Amino acid sequence: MQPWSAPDVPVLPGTGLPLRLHDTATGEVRATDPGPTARMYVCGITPYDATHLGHAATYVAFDLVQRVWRDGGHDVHYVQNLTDIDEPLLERAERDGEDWRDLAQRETNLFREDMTSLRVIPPREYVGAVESMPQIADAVESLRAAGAAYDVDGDVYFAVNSDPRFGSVGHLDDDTMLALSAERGGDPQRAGKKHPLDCLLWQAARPGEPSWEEGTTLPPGRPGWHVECAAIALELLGSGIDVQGGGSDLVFPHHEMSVSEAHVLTGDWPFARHYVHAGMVGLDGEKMSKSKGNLVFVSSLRREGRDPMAVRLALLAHHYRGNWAWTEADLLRAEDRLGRWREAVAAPAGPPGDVVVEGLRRALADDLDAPGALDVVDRWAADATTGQGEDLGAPASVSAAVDALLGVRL
Ligand code: 5CA
Ligand code: ZN
Repeated sequence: MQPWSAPDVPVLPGTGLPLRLHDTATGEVRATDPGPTARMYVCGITPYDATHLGHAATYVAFDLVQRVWRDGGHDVHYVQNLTDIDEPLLERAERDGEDWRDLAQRETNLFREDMTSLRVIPPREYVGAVESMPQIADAVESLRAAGAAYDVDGDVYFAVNSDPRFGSVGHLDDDTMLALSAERGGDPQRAGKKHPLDCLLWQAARPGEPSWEEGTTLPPGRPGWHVECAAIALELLGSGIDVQGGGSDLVFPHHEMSVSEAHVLTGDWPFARHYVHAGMVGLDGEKMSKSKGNLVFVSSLRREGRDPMAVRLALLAHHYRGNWAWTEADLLRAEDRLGRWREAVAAPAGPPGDVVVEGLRRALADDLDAPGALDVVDRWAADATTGQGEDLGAPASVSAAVDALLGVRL
C-alpha cells in the first residue's frame, strides 16, 4: 500500500530530550528508551467512511511521538495497517450497493489526502490486510501448531488461556472484558468456545462474502481482526517494539488479543514496551464514531476552506490522553492562534528563539504535553508582536521549531 507523501521536517539545533510516555499496561508515565531505530506500530483506519476528527487526533498524537524521537536523534521505523477487509466495510458496501474494494480504495485515498494536509509524517510501511493475507494465515497456522487455536464449526479461534499474561495490557476484570467483547465485535455467547473471550482467528467463507485460500490447513475464509495487527507488526517490526498505539477504544479487546497472540507466536514478552492510547474525541456528548454517525470530517473542513494547520492546532490544544468533545469554537480559537503566530513570525525580530525550542522540547517530552507546548509559543508570539526582543533570528527559529516539533507550518 502506498503511504502518503512526507512533509519536510526541519532539523533543529542541539538535541531533543528523551520522551516520557504513559503506558496503559503499567499505568505509569515512563521514559521510552529506543535504540538508534525506534519501532512503533499504530493501528490504522478501517476505510469505510471518511477520516473524522477523532481519527485525526489519534494520528496527530502518534505523529508527535515520531517527531520527538526524531528530534532526539532516533531513526523511526513506523508501521501502520489498513483494515481493508472487515465486517463494517462489507456491511457499508452492501448497504450502498458498492464493491467493497472500491469503497476501501476511495476512503483510503481520502485518508491519505487528509493526513498529507495535516502534515502527519507517513509510516515507513503502510500495510493492508488484503495484501498481508499470506502472513496473517501463516500466523493463524502457527498459533494452531502451538496448540493455542481450535476450531468451532470450521472457524478458528484463539484460546486466550494459552497466554499466561493475557489481560496484562488493560488489567480489566472479567465482567468488563465480557461486556466490551460483546460491544466491540467479539462473540462471547457463541456455543462451542472454550472460553467466552476467545477470539476469531480465521472465519470460514460465508456465502456471498470475499474469501481467501491461504496456508495449507485453513479453509477458504478471511482473518479475524486482532491477528491481522499481530501478524503485520511481527513481520515488519518484530517483538519488544517501543510503542504499540491507537485510540483507547482499542485497549480491549483489540490490543489485549493481538498482544497475547504475539506473545504466543514469539515466546517473547513484552510485545511492546509501551502501550499508548489516545483519548476519545466526541461530538454532542458521545464518542465520535462511524457507527453513530456523529462525525466531523477532516475533508469537509478542508472543503469549507478551513486551514488544515488550524485543524491541527485545534487538536493539539487538547492533551492526547483526555477525552474531549469537538466544537466549532475549538476551530475558531485555533484559527485565531494560527493568525497570531503567523503575525509573530513575520515580525523582523523577537525574544530569543532558543527559549521556545527548549520549552517545546520540555513540554512534548513530558508525555506529549501539546497544550503546554502551545502556551510556550503563545507567550513568545505575544512578546514578538508587541515589539519585545531584538533577536533577528528568532522568528525563523521559532517557525522551524513549530514546524519540526508540532507539525504546524506557519
Ligand atoms: N482498523 C482498526 C484498527 S486495526 C480501527 O480501529 N479502525 S478505525 O477506523 O475505527 O479507527 C482508526 C483509529 O482511530 C484507531 O486507532 C482508533 O482507536 C481511533 N479512533 C476511532 N474513533 C476515535 C475517536 N472518536 N477519537 C479518537 N480516536 C478514535
Ligand atoms: Zn489494529
